[in-house]
Amino acid sequence: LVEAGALAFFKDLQPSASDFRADVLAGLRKPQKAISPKYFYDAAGSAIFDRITQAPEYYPTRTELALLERIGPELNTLAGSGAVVLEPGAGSSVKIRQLLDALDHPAGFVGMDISGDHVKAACADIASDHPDLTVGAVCHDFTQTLDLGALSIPEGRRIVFFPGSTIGNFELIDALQLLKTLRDWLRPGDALLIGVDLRKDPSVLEAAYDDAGGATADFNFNLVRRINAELNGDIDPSALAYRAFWNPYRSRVEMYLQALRDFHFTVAGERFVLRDHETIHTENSHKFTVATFQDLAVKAGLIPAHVWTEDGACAFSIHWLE
Ligand code: AVI
Repeated sequence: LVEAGALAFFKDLQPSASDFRADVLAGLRKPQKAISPKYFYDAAGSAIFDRITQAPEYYPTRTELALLERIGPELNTLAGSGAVVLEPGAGSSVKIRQLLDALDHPAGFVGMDISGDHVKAACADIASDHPDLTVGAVCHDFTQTLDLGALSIPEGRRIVFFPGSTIGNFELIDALQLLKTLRDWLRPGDALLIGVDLRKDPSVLEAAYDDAGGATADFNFNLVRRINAELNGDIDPSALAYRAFWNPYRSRVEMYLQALRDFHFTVAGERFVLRDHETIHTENSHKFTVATFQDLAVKAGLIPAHVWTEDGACAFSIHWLE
């Protein structure tokens, strides 16, 4: 007898820990200083991200949820009964719950995340709310390859669920590689269900990535706080301002911390200088059209079988790729 809330399995694939110190130093030595957005998500940063998703200007989360709700019956028809949902980077349990609720008799759910504790807790919650579902959790970095055969994945049609337009945070070449990695999880009849944010009026985009309440700015300043606390840094946050702008040539919102004056700082014993107006690039969020995303999917060896869109000012798309 399996107790309610118990996981059918937990597997720690021990993703190689990324090296915050080496990555930050290498990024600050570049002519265009840059820090990887993956370092946003410590405990404080993840809490700030939750605040971003509540900001009135940040439309993607609520638009995708409403779209998921609208298409639930169609997803149920496509998935059939007995589907097994796999979620790489299982973050927002709100979205996976919405999907599981839309499906008639899903057989299994496997959440995967780079944070083992986080994914274990999130999946155990889902298991207790869905006593008939076989739920597993895996500690894994979805940008690294994965041998699904090594996991006890229940039988059934697999649906790999990748919501949130997280694909947009990767350079296009890396997004293509990630789609190929996820494609390798699919067998004939399986599908990748992925949320992709769409191009829209630049004023809507720039407001979404620089909300008046300051959550997105705080998200960026959290990186400065992390560097100062964990890498013995002395970056003066009052010498920096947060900036977000739409780059039409690369179809993405680019995010930066910009110096308000010349200043020197030290990180892990190494000296750096930022000149007035010089920037540290922190993130990109690519925006697609249905066609540009489907082209990328096809290049990754996936077949665009269905797409649903929200077409208003807050345009967003969800794709079913086989
Ligand atoms: C996680 N990712 C999809 C968010 C986005 O919309 O690109 C990250 C984000 N950065 C600032 N606001 C939201």
